[in-house]
Amino acid sequence: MGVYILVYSIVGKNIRINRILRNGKAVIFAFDHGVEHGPSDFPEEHIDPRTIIAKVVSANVDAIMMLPAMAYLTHDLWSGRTSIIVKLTSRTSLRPESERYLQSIFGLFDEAIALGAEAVAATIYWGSQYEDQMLNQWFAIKELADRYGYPILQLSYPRGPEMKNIYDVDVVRYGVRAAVESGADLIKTYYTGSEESFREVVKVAAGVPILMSGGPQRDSLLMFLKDVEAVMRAGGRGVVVGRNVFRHRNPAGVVKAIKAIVHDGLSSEEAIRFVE
Ligand code: FBP
Repeated sequence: MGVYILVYSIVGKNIRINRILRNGKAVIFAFDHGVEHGPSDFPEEHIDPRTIIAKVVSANVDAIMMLPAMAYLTHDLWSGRTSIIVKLTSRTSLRPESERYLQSIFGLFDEAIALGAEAVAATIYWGSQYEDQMLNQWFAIKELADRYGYPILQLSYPRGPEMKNIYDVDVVRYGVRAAVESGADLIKTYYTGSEESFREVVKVAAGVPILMSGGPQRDSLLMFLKDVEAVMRAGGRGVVVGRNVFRHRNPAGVVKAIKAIVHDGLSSEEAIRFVE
């Protein structure tokens, strides 16, 4: 490889990161659940992926993370209006339980480029018995991402048969540190339940942007917005959220409310008026 391509790719990576993180922060819609959880995750009105993609795009979401074929099926809706992060690994929940600790290759780096992606993403279940396989996948994707100037987002999810509490701050910190040391440009991880504990998570990231993974739908939207607020106060750079958006009756309003907290520094109580 010529030395210039390596130098140029640093420029490309910076440009692309800045298109996703506006002023260093981002609200990203996660939309790979059709494979990870199956269609029963979606309420009836959002069973057609085009309906929900149109709604989040109308709310000016900063980016959408999805698998290659879904990016293709919805491209006319997002193209020119928001960025996409193409996720290149996945797994179904139909697998035998113990095999659910493995993500498999679900698309090629070339497909992400062909689709006009701004970044690529892959999951590592740190602590899984399949950690080694996922690391091989990660470094194969990362080699191409680094060469061609694409940021790589790691879904850093500590998870394995022997892990008792995946939300424990020490466990999440370990996963984040491993993500940093495996060269992630952006890290998405679990919320640890409080501003104080999440601050400890941010500390071990050595400046690599940390985004909160949305997680299961909270009992109320306000509870979710409070978590987003705490994450931002702790030094997080935003969220990658799926269920708390697409399971809500007003997904566009929820995206606007999250954006108001992440980008404009509103409190959760102030931001919820975008929905009510
Ligand atoms: P959510 O906001 O719905 O949690 O989406 C984030 C996400 O990581 C998705 O990208 C993925 O499909 C899902 O959560 C994984 O969920 P689980 O933790 O059940 O494996």
